[in-house]
Amino acid sequence: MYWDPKMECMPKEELKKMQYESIKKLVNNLYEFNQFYHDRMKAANIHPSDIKSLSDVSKLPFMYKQDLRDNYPTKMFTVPNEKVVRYHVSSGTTGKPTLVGYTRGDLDYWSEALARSMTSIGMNSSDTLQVSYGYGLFTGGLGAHYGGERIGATVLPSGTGGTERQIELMVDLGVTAIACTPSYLIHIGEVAKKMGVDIRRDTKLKRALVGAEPWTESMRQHIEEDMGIKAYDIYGTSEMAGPMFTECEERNGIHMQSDIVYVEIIDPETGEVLEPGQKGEMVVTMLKKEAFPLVRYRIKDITSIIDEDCPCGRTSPRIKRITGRSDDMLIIRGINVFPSQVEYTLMQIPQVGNQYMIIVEREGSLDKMTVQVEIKEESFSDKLDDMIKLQKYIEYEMKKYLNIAVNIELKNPGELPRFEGKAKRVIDKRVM
Ligand code: DLL
Repeated sequence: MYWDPKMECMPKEELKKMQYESIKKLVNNLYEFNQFYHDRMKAANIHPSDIKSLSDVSKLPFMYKQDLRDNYPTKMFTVPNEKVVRYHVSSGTTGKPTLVGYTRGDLDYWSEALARSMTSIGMNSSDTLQVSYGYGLFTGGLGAHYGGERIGATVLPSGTGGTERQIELMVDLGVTAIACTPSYLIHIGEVAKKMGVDIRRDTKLKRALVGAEPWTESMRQHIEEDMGIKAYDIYGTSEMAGPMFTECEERNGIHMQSDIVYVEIIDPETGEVLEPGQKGEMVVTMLKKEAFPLVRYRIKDITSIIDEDCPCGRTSPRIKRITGRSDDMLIIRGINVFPSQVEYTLMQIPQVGNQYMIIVEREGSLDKMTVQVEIKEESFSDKLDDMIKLQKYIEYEMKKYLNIAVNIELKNPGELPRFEGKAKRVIDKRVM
């Protein structure tokens, strides 16, 4: 089943032509009316008239996350405030978040993208969709919510947490599809077992829309065998809008809908565009964005393009499962955490010295982050109570800032390792 068969199955040549036309118009507009893009293109010695074919897009300069930070909050927006109807915020590396703005049109194509994606995995208006991504500044909850409503499904906006209650509702309301992170889905499975609920026997759950953090084929198998459901990979980033693109029922790559995004894969070192099949860093140009355009934006996710036709009949290019990032972002329980955010937070606390170590591990199915922190000599106390108070205070600040629970282990001055070259402050035991 297709949601928008004309667009989803448009012949490839036509799609490419349409992409070229969209990019040409976009670049002309930005050069003409947007200072940032105008300056960026001038500095790269590129004029919109140089873009004579789709492959000429590679002549355009890259855009980086840092550009969004430098222009925080709204300097990159290309519409007046009256046209902006929504903000989402994603956390940033230096303490400065990234703000994404949406016009009505942006919300519309975002929902449309999700409606196509959900239809492509076999969902329809008879589904009851439990959205267990976080609602709020994170794009996961509201994104999946509006996609579900667009196809006419009944949406249960349960958000994250309160797992037992979520399971009760899943049973009582006959939930057929769930959208959440892979680690949360596994956790839900474990809690259900403890409650004596057998997902296969006691619920109507058939599908899961799983993403927002890297996950593997073996995790998919584990989930599917355990719960008797099908788990589909869903991808997107807040800068692009939020969750948007999924696998189809073939489950061999994520369809990157061609009227919405133009995808390039580059060598992260040289910036050179790679061939389909070659693994590299994804670069996106968004074709429909109104409030907050993105041209050749370096997402940093590592993947490759699958060049073969998909048996489902959809003609958009697919990307392989994201295997990681070309930078150092950690994803803890579906929330992005950069080591530099941890450092930033620690450095606001006067008692903390300048040595710390981040340890990430998986306990059961949940990620656990521990930060070992050296305390300044003068702040150290023999009184256990004082130390516990300080530890709790740092944990509180971390939670406030990073939005996740972090365990703090206080260390004596001089206790943590020193480095002669580059410091290694992150031990990610999940990938060891
Ligand atoms: O995570 C949007 C989203 C919400 C996607 C719900 C899917 C489901 P951000 O918080 O900006 O947006 O984080 C985006 O998360 O660059 C990837 O590194 C990672 N990511 C997202 N989906 C996947 C996935 C949302 N399916 C960053 N596989 C991206 C691997 C993923 N990594």
